[in-house]
Amino acid sequence: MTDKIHYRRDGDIAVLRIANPPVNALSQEVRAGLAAGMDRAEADTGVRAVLIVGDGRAFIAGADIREFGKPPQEPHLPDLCNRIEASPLIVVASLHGVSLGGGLEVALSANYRIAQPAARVGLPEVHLGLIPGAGGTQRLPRICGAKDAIGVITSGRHLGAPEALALGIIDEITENDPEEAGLLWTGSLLAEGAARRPVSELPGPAPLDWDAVYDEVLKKGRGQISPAAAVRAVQASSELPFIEGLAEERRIFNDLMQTDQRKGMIHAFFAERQVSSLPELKDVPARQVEEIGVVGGGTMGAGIATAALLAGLRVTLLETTQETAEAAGARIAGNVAGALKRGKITAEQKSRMLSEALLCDTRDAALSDADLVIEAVFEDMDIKREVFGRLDAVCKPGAVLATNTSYLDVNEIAAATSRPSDVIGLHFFSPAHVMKLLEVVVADKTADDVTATGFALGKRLGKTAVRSGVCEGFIGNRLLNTYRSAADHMVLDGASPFQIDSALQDFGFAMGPFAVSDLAGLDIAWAMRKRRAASRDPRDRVGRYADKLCEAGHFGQKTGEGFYLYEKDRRGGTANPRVIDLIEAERHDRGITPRSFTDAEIQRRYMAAMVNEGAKVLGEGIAGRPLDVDMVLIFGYGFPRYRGGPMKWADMTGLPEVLADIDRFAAEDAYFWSAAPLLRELVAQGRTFDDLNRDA
Ligand code: 3H9
Repeated sequence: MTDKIHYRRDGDIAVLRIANPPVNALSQEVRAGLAAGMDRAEADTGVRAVLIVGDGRAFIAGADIREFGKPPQEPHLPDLCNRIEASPLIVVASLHGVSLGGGLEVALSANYRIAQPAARVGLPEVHLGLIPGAGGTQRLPRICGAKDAIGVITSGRHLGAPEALALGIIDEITENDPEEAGLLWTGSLLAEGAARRPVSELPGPAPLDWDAVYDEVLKKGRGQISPAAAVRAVQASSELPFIEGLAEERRIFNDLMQTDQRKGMIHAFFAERQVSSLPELKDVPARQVEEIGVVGGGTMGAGIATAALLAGLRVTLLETTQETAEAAGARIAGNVAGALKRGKITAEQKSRMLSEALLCDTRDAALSDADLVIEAVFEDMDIKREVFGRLDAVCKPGAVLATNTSYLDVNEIAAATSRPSDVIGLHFFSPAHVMKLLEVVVADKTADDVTATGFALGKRLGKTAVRSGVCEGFIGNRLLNTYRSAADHMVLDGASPFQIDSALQDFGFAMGPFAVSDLAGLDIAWAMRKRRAASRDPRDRVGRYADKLCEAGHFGQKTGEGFYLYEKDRRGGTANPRVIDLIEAERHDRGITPRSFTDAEIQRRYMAAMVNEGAKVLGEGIAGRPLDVDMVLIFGYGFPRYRGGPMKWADMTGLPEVLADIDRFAAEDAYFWSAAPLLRELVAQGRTFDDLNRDA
């Protein structure tokens, strides 16, 4: 026994209580303790049943992810599960909180399972680039059939107790303390003379059209392999005896354990939890925030107001006229109605939010009680400075004044007030009530407790908040500008936007950059290109073909034409032939002889540009840690999570290889492809971005 497992007798029932905070992960000590607990119960005269319960907030959250990648230590989890199942005693698991991955697999090795009403179960291993590896792919299909098991395993989703009951994963839902309820239930099983019921002895599930299911899951995974691999493991449960199926599951699990996808996803798992905890803010209390002001009720302002309402905050939205205030109110009401439709809130919550928690007003004085105000007006420095001057005049002392600018200098905005230490950037992504990323932009004079307030607000709104310093575009848009330019250069040199989009979707991006431009509206980047034209370095190559599209009134999806042609009520667009004509004309004017690009080269150049800019942002201290850059790209820019983020991708590709690519590209365009000093330094020292994460 270890001190992670507490053993006690209650009549003829032995209770094994797992105490491994915070979530009872199945570390070596826990596994050893459970095995020893089973031995002891079986040797304990008079014991007829074993009840397994978890201490604290969960039954078991799964294998201990921190042990992955290290040499495995006995007892291995699959052996422990088999050992539990093989016991001559009746084994019952009483579930509360979450029972995930190996946690559910332990429960499936018991003969009977009960759960509290709020308990959730799931096999989320695919989110770590793995499949269940302790019998989950063999036992679950024997309980609920192959189709439902594949649905549960390939989505990795959490199931509530009622759904788990309907699928036969649990036998009963009970209120009460898990141990008390478990003892009662186990006692009644013993009284009834209930038999042992090992899941492995149930027949395997009926077959499906395995290849068709495999192809469908593979396509849905956009390059992620573990969900499709899980289909093969479930197939084994149908075609092979249990023990052989288990061996097949083990083989697939071990293969996946070696992949970059597993490493990328586990990096993302821990980075997501680390990104918002900044050592320098550890002992800094956030300011109290209950009432939020939002200035500007366009798409962004209304989205921010919606996010705040959904998080239970009071919101005062400031607009310029009665008419625009009403339009903002209608936009917010539409967003909140969407949340109701998606089951995020109840009808009662919706009406309370709109009637009691929201005020749309036109008087600055309406913001005088706000604890934090977020400005979301037109992206223009003069207008922003004017708004901040007014906020300074009307907001109460101690109120946090935030700008949602996506490019402008937050120091300059702060200087429009008499309290720059209260000013911060809170950069939301559209639609702000849906997108998970929040860049917390810390200006030179921002007070620490204002930064802490930005992070606390992010947490309350359910966002992944990342710290950024001040520079044009902060972390995300600065990287975007660079890799978007790399795509533009490839178009000028011979690739088509459609090939680039398709190659990057194959890499795993949710959308290619040209389809993204169409979605965002081509007019935005056009306006920026015009603004920057006067100050642009003559060595900076910028295509003009997109300007030509805009000059003809084509702004992407909203006008039905951009890089793609869009039809009403049809998802996605078709390649626009006019674009090719414009590009060919421009190459001709510039005297460029087009060359062909392979998809692999497109991916390498795009990634090299992203990583290089990421390294510059890090070297300048705009981003504190490589994992901050990774989280910005994953949560705000559709970067495939299974690759861990661009900096993790670079580590796994090899920094010397990435630097060699950049130096090779620099022979064509030394201005654009100047290697980041930090990247050169790391290569010279034989270090990685992960080393920097560890140092931080
Ligand atoms: C598996 O089981 C494989 C098997 O099939 C086969 C094996 C052979 N291990 O998220 P939180 C830590 S794969 C280690 O902030 P929440 C987490 O890092 C596993 N640590 O809280 C954090 O630490 P810190 C399948 C873990 O309430 C703290 O616990 N299971 C693990 O928002 C609190 O976590 C999963 O994939 C773990 N398994 O959410 C479940 N889980 O305080 C992964 C958590 O130092 N976990 N920690 O930052 C989750 O989904 C969420 O953490 C959970 C709690 C829902 C449990």
